[in-house]
Amino acid sequence: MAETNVKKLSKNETIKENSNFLRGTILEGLADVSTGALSDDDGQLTKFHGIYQQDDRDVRNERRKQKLDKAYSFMARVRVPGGVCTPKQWLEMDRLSDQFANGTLKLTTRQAFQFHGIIKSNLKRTIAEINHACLDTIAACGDVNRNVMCNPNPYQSAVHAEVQKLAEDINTHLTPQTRAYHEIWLDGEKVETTETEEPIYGKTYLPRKFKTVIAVPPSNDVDIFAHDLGYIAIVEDDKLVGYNVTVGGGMGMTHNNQATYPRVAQMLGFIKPVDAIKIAEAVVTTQRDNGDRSDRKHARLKYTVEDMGLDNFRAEVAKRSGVDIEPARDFKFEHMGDRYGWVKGIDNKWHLTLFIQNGRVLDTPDYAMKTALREVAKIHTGDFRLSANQNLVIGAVDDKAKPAIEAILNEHGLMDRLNTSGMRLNSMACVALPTCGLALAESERYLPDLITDIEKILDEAGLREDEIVIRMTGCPNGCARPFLAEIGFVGRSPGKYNLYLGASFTGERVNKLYRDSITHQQVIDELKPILLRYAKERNEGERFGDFTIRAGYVKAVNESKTDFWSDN
Ligand code: SRM
Ligand code: SF4
Repeated sequence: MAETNVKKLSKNETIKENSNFLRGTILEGLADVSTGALSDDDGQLTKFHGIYQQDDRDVRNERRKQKLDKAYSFMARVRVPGGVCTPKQWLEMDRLSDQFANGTLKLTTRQAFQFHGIIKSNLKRTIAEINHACLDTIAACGDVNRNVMCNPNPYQSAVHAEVQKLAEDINTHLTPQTRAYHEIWLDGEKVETTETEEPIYGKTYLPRKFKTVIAVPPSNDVDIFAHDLGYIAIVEDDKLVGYNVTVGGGMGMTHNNQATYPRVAQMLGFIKPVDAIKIAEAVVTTQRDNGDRSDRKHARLKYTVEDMGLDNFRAEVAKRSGVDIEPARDFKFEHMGDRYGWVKGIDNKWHLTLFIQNGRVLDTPDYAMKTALREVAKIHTGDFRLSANQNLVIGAVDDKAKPAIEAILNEHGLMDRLNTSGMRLNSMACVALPTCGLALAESERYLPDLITDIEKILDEAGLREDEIVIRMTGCPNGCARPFLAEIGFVGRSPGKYNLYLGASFTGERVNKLYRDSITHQQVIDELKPILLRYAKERNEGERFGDFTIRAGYVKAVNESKTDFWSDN
């Protein structure tokens, strides 16, 4: 680590250092009416406040030709720890999306809401109104611990309450303490800043983003191994006895840069529930002090764990936390993704998981999904739970209330949407174009049509009901966790995608490149023979990802670092 300390710090480190605990000149920038944008440095700082500056890429070229400025607007990401919110909060998010954003609500792959298309003059009011709804955007992005994810787990209600509480507690414990957010967005009183303003993070926060997640086996619906820090609930005799802690997962990589790679998290060991927060803080500070601050492509915890070695990392976390980390206990994941439809919990309440394609809640002429969910929220007395797969659970419904909710959903076609292929129900796409500045290709606007064409093959093969996990992102940052999909697509350039195969159905193994930079028709031509063969030759219960390895299409990635890039 000493070596990394003498390297030149990345530009973001200087921006953070000079920002006066994330204030920068954001207030001045918001007041400047001569432009719809903020300065570049402030654009980096607003991320810590959950806000990204973007521009409409659909009109970028045209505006450039007309010598016009980019069509700037902002995306705001609302933290929802464990994805749980009230019907009243849902109604507020719905209203704000119409009043200040582009009329749609995006349910993200990390159980948050996103608003797109907020113009600068509306930004402050939007953030303030989100806070009035008792939600916030602080630390939804930036080099800090983000929204803590938790299995929405509708059926094991007692355990869910405990793990949900841990998600909220970690969220609170690791939220930045700076008053900047309140001063800028909520007109809070200005206070003298001191070094102790950030007791955990310090002046320069973390080297990179940091993500925490909790899973309750047998469901790995949160993709626990894709995150920096994970807690796998160990339940014995229906009681939560502790957690297996995982560290060093992450998806992002850069095409053709073998120093970068997606990585599944490794097992740190078992801890008691009472030690969970101490461990979170120790992992965060170990990353704070050892992560690479010179190269942002090498700054995530996954590289720190890789560079220190798991044993050294564990020893350091044990020393800092004072926790006795025991050997990991047995557990078994059976699937990733969500289980759809109604299920009754042990609390005797009903929970309904709905399919929200790619998490985009909107009304179209033939499908009034947003209206339907608004009508449900008006009468619902339970909760809404955002899943880690961009879907929605209408939680804690009484026997008596169930028929009215189901009638609304039936009337607007939401229940019908569950009658689609197993592949579509297991699909996810990131936002990509037109708002994401990093997209190399379409994703959310394209995957549904691609699946429609693949469904013709599924019908021919008799695989329509089979659950096959398929995911797409517009670039290799991996926002829809495509490297954990049995069929993964990653944008290369407009209309061209890398095709990855061979991940496991339980989220414990990443996939491997099968074809580089192929078009829509080539995707269909490549997948057809494999799917037809799978239908005929699979072993009893064999999953598609496992089959593609057994049949020799790709090799298994056992050790994500080296095997992902090599021909192992
Ligand atoms: Fe992401 C950056 C969208 C989950 C890895 N991600 C972005 C930005 C903010 C683009 C940017 O930096 O300018 C995207 C905004 C697009 C837009 O217009 O909304 C963006 N990421 C998303 C969301 C909305 C995708 C979605 O369709 O749901 C997800 C929001 C989650 C949330 O609520 O916080 C989202 N991003 C993820 C995930 C999945 C996860 O965490 O489970 C990953 C992979 C896991 C990981 O972190 O390793 C992910 N996003 C990235 C990266 C690559 C990080 C890396 O280590 O290399 C970037 C780029 C970066 O950080 O430099 C990125
Ligand atoms: Fe944008 Fe790439 Fe993330 Fe998709 S994966 S939202 S294209 S950064």
